[in-house]
Amino acid sequence: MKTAFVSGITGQDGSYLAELLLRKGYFVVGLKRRTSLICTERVNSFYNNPSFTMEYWDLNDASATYRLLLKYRPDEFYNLAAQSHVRVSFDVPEDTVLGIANGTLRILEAIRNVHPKCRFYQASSSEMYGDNPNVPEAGYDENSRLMPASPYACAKVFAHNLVRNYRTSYSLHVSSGILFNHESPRRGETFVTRKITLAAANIRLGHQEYVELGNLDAKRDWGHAKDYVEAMWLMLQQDIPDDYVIATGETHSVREFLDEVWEAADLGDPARHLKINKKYLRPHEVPYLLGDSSKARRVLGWEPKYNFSSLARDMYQCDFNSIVTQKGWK
Ligand code: NAP
Ligand code: F7E
Repeated sequence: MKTAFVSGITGQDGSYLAELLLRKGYFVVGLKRRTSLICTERVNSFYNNPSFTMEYWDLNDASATYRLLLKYRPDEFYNLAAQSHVRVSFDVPEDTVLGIANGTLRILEAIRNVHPKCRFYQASSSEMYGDNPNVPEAGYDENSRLMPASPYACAKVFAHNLVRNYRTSYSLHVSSGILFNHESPRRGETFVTRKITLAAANIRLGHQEYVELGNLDAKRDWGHAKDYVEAMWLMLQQDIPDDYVIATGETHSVREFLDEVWEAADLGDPARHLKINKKYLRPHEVPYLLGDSSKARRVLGWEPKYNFSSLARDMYQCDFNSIVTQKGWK
């Protein structure tokens, strides 16, 4: 039985990845930082699975990384932990950057020193392309120029380069997935897609009047997290470690996402329920992201199952259903 570490287990991707690995017969060790509230909502479905266990761990704690690597000697380590909110990274830059940059360095050093056979996945991000004015027509690929536009993205670039450096210097099996935005009903509630689907469900049920948003013109290549965790796993099954862009190849504005959800909710004109609030604007915006994942499709055989419309509708429907069932509304 293979053993996998998943850091960021309480996050969107950590929970979907753990479910995938458990289905594949892995023993999964979820790495969780200590929080004042238990915050295990996303892992409840498999928390009592005998092939799952949780350990306290933090990106900022090298000793815990060494101790746990020696205790379990995992076959694979998926590093998904991060302060992952781009806007928030302008408010807490040190925390964001130290966690992502030093945290990744700590894990790579620990793997190199005590368990070099462990395969490693790094959660790199399309935010690393930033506000590059020269977007290739087919979208950014693995060789496109990185021009990060936030503390979060700068730290991800550092970690991304470090992974490549450790792969070359020490022949470790370490790979980065450059994942474009991926969403789901488990997406954090302050990311724009989830904010929109939750608001639509609450407005539909008469519990909210409007939604406040920032820049509606930003464009993103949005996929479904369930599809994207498959790609993470595929990367670590390859004989040769490498970096891969994971994206749908379609880009849509925030406004288009809003329109799609409002249509699914049958709410009429979104303008009737919309307020623009400057507090959601960023000091430095990434206006346009489109990914070219042809390498992943060719080498890994990866294909997304969800498209823009099915993603938006799945998220809206789940929010609607969970509000109705949890709170007994309607
Ligand atoms: P998420 O929902 O925000 O989850 C982040 C996870 O990291 C949470 O479990 C969080 O714990 C944990 N964490 C934060 N700081 C930590 C620390 N100091 N020590 C240990 N754990 C810590 O993020 P996600 O959407 O699942 O994304 C997973 C990874 O992929 C992140 O690294 C993100 O930057 C990257 N990424 C995401 C996307 C995307 O579109 N979703 C795209 C590209 C890359 P708490 O629950 O305690 O907060
Ligand atoms: O913003 C605009 C905002 O916060 C998307 C993270 O997972 O994906 C995510 O980062 C766009 C931006 O995601 C609001 O200005 C408008 O242009 O949902 P977001 P993100 O910044 O793209 C990347 C790939 C990651 O790696 C990150 O970890 O939407 N926007 N109005 C808004 N955004 C938010 N959050 N809230 C608004 O009200």
